[in-house]
Amino acid sequence: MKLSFRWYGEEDPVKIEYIKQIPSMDSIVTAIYDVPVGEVWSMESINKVKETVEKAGLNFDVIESVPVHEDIKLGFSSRDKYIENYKQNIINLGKAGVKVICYNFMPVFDWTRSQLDKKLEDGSTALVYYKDQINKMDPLKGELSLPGWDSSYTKEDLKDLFDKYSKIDEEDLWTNLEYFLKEIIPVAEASNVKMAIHPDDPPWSIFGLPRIITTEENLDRFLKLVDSEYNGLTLCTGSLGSGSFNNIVRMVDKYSAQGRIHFMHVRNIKLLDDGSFEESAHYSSCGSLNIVEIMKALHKNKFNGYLRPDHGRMIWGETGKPGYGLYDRALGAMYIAGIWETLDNVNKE
Ligand code: DNO
Repeated sequence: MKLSFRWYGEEDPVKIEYIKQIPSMDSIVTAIYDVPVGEVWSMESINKVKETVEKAGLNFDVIESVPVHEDIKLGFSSRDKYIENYKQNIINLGKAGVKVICYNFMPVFDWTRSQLDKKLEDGSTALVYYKDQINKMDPLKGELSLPGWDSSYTKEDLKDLFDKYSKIDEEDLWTNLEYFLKEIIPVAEASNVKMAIHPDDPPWSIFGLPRIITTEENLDRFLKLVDSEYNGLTLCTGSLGSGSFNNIVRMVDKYSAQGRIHFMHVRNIKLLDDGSFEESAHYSSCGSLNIVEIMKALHKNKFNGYLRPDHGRMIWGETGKPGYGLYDRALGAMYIAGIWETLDNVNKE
């Protein structure tokens, strides 16, 4: 297991030197943030980030994310041009030594929460998804202020996108995903870059938009679309785990045994009775997921991919990007590394 940490580049309030100070930290997970979705990342900009990461003593092995243009998800004829650009990005990143690319296939919105600063009992704040809050939201009325919801969308753009998606259903989305994978996976194989799709967060349809990377059954289907090791998963425990229908330990065990998990996002959530959830500290008893069992499954299968502590709460007065502060993610990293070290030692005895 290679421990990694997401870093948003020079603009990130979390300094890269601080990340290096976390014991056993191996890699930075980052992206090129100033190129519009669908365009090619230049070798120059890739190499610049690589240099910064390596200068800090960390590896530049994982990209999160190379975003997929909506025309590809919608299956428009313009997709071919964007797919060619996507392939070029895989080639360029492969040249720079990148080993894993994380991406997602969620229409319009990436991860979605109803509130970013919910005060928990201990005074920390966390990201939450309360169904009653979501039900009151109407993205077409312009109530968009959550991260992951591209703030560059105007109300008109959104209306237009919603109109386009109203004409396609889940099966169409599967067809468009398959088309995309059949094009890009051979390039990933040739470039020795493993593709790792991120599950939909939360794993159900929101605002009437189709979502398909949601359940074990669908992940099985996804992996069969192109049966190559290079067509793999980012297994995000918190995303899949927010559906009580998903058995995360079983999924981690199954897909790591198959060698199809290239990147793990580990975080915990507290499931509430009505299907809502709150993000919690990584520590197992703070949430509904058993992180020790998850790590045991990975360890048993000799997981050799990348793992990052996912969202943390905001603690100790830290401010900054919700979910992506230094302190709670660093606590999460050490908790995870501690479990791993223990498993290594116990297995030696
Ligand atoms: C949220 C992240 C996601 C993830 C993308 C991958 O914090 O896990 O935004 O980066 O879905 O494409």
